[in-house]
Amino acid sequence: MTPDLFDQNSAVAAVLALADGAVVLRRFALGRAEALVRHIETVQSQAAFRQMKTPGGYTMSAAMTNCGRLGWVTDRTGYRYQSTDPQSGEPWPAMPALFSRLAGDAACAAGFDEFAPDACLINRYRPGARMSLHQDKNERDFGQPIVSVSLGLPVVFQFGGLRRNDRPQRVLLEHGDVVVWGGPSRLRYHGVLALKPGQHPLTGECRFNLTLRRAD
Ligand code: MD6
Ligand code: FE
Repeated sequence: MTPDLFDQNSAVAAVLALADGAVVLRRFALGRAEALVRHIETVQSQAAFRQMKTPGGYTMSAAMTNCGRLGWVTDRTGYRYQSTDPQSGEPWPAMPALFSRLAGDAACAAGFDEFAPDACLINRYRPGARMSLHQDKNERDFGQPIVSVSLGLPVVFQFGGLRRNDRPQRVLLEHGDVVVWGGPSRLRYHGVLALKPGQHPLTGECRFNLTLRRAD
């Protein structure tokens, strides 16, 4: 499929191919960024950001919440998706239509048709917070891509190979950038380096990342 690079909401300033099945759509979400941040604030008023514990007993440095039918969680018993917020016992807030539309548009621009996410993990990074190299593999169907939206302060993204020891590429992800990956890249290792202090007009001292997935 030919990527549709200029739909009404999202002119792509540039497309960076990271690997087969993985692209950065620079600034793809810029026109929708203010609305995205407003929705993040609504979600966090219903399901607060919290620093989760890994099965190994570490506290994650990024704070997380979710929206959508399923949410990704971790605690001492493992990583999983579940339909309720373990902190409140309530269902996660609904996924805003804007999130699913943006994810579908970005996936389509990257050549993946008909992506319909059922889970959106929202990460909040403050200075010093990072995400070590990992694979996203708690989803049922690795045939579905992942769409990742960066908002606020920039961060260095590490994009590795299929083995933990493959040396990662480094790419700066800035406000409005969208990464889409799937196909042969779906299980590549990736992470982000520690956030550097700064001020962003829309998000203040932090970076948000939305990771939209088809979990079930
Ligand atoms: C982040 N992102 O950008 C961390 N995972 O804050 C991820 O872990 C990630 O960006 C799967 C797909 C895209 C991602
Ligand atoms: Fe990930």
